Amino acid sequence: MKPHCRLIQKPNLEPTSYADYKTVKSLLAGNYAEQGSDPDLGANRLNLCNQRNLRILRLRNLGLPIAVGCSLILAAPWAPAQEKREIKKGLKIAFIPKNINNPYNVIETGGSLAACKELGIEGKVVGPSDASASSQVSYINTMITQRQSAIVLAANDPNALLPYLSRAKAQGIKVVTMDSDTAKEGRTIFCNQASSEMIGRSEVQMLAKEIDYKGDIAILSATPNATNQNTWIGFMKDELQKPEYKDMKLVTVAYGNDDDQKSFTETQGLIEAYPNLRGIISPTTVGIAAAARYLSTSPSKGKIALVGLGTPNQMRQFVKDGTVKEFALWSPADLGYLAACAAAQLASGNIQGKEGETFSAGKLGDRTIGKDGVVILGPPTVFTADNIDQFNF
Ligand code: RAM
Repeated sequence: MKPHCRLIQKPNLEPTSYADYKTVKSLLAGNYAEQGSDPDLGANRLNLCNQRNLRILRLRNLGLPIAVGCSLILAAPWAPAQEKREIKKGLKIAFIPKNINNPYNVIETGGSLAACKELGIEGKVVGPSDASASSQVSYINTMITQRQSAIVLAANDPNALLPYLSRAKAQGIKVVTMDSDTAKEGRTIFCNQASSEMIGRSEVQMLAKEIDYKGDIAILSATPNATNQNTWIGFMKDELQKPEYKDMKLVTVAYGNDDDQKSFTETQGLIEAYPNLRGIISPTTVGIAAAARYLSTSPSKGKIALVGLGTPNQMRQFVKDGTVKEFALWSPADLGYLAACAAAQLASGNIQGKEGETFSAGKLGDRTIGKDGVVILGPPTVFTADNIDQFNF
């Protein structure tokens, strides 16, 4: 039971340098392996830990009222912490990912629906097939008409959705973002997968190591307006300003729009347009998988390094055939689960989304809301040929 209790602590690891990143990476290799071997069992064990802690808490709480007298209990303006965690009956939560046909989003919203089931909430997933903000609008409007208790959104643009989200909020619908944020006035809580700065900087660090800090590099991103990718790219560009990267040159940022075929064609275009290209960073699971597929059968295999963010199941064959050495990702299912818990607690009136508030995120333990309403899931895992077979998502 102990190792699974330990997982509650894991998300506090927030490396900011590559050295820290390596330490965290090795720590995580162990923790995720435990979780990956049987996630359900892990969750149950965590719940058992939580239940035991709750029983201890209840016993402790019992001693206090006896000591201070029954009259004080009746007059007490406060309630024991666990009472504030109850989820309102009859909640309905809608999840709108960036697009519905991306395996990443399927895993993510699968985690959201699992949380809804645990909490007795009616959850549903709706969304467009292309990752554009304009395509998300009609889904937001329909969810308002359906009087959902909360909308959990992965935003395809930081600003374009604001008028629709403020309509939702004006009607008492709670808005939470996950994976890709809006401007902060658009939502109450943003569940971020990891520190954005760490994601951006570590991608550059990973690629630099593979190409010996020399040569032309390109980024193959998702859509041009994606809040998450653009934030990470901002940190990548900042990282590249450091003296150790003086011999590396970012030649362009291409956009595959989180569309498999477009990402494939963009990869081909990059290689043709930049004959001295030595590396590609693709901070999108769709992009990196398509780029790896292109490289795996091209003469550039082994000559152009590819790093980024990918799912182990989509990348396994390209790690095994030597196209890709290292890539990273968090657990998309845990991110979806966390966002569902945050939305449920907001819609139950247990939290308001203020900095410092703590809420129960079920099997992930208690989570505290940080600055600007941001809740962080935890650092990503780095996948290599040595550990990729321990993961199945
Ligand atoms: C794609 C999406 C998603 C991003 C991952 C890494 O699936 O763009 O938003 O978080 O990649």
